[in-house]
Amino acid sequence: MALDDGALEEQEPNDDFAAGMAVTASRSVRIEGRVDSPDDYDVFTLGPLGDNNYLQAAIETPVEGETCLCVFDPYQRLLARTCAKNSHQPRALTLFVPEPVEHLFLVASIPQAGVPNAYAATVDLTRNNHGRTRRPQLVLLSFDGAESVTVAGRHFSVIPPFDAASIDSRYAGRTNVIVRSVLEKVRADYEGIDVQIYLASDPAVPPGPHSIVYFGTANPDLLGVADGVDPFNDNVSEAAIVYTETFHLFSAFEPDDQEIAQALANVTTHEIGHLLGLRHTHDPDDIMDVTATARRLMSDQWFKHARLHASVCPMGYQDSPAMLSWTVGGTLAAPPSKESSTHRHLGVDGPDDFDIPRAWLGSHCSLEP
Ligand SMILES: [Ca+2]
Ligand SMILES: [Ca+2]
Ligand SMILES: [Ca+2]
Ligand SMILES: [Zn+2]
Repeated sequence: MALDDGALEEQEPNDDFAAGMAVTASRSVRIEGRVDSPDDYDVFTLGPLGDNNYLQAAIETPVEGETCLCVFDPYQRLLARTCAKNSHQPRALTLFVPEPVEHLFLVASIPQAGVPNAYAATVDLTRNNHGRTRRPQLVLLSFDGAESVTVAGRHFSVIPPFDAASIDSRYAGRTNVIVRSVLEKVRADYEGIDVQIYLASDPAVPPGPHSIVYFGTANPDLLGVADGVDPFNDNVSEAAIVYTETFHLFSAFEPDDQEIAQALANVTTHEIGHLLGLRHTHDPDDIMDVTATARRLMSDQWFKHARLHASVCPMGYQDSPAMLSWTVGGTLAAPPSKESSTHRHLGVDGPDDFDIPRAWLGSHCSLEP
């Protein structure tokens, strides 16, 4: 029923992976459909695909509104995503298929608060003779202050040197201890893959391009923000900021040095995750989660196979360990056991616990390619 270089009309029901509508494309196919509500997902199964295929897909919306296109592997793991918003301009994604697959899933959906929307998606396949290369990453953690820097489109004339007492006076004199602890915890999160984490002040910082995470200032709406979601780490020179003073909100729990360092480290690793192409999930144990309560954020999180957050795609998973391996190279070390994590007296979900608004772990969706 698919026509190369022709248009294919979606047919309901096609609302889950098992009910995906079959699409075959030896080179190119155009799919037209409509998402009628946040509960209408349009699933297409595309394939088979050989190795060394480049898949390029694009989605466009003819009217006001937003439609997203997610590409999943046969195990329902997200490989790529793009969204078209308020525009006739198609938004594209590119995906290298490293090994032959029986099929891929394409899912068209609208974000949670979206409006019904028609869309057209095009898929192009091209053979490519050079494999995609891994993109290792050097990341510097800057606790030393900075002048005139731009992160995620926001300009900072001055970021003062980090002083832990700016979070809460209880940390006066504990700055170095907390900085060392953040460094160790972030390094542990990335252990085994080709992401090197250094303090910017470390004389042993290797030469070469790097991304940088600044620590300082406050933002009423954010714990941290990254330049954007950078699929497969296309850009190795980006920035993020952790708004350390916003962490005063944890003071209600009287966290000790290690607990506040853990919250800072979780957010740091999360923002670096965006710079390496990862998106939001719905699993409080996962670093890329955006549903953990404040208490949970003060104990260890790690990269894991996790359910996607509905704002990314209403179904499927993100396999962060696999995506990081494919992106930068190496194999992530085994996650910590629950017993060895830093849970102490805090517990989780106590009566005075509170939710961290999703936006507080923001990436700039509008900057996504
Ligand atoms: Ca539909
Ligand atoms: Ca549907
Ligand atoms: Ca990057
Ligand atoms: Zn985020």
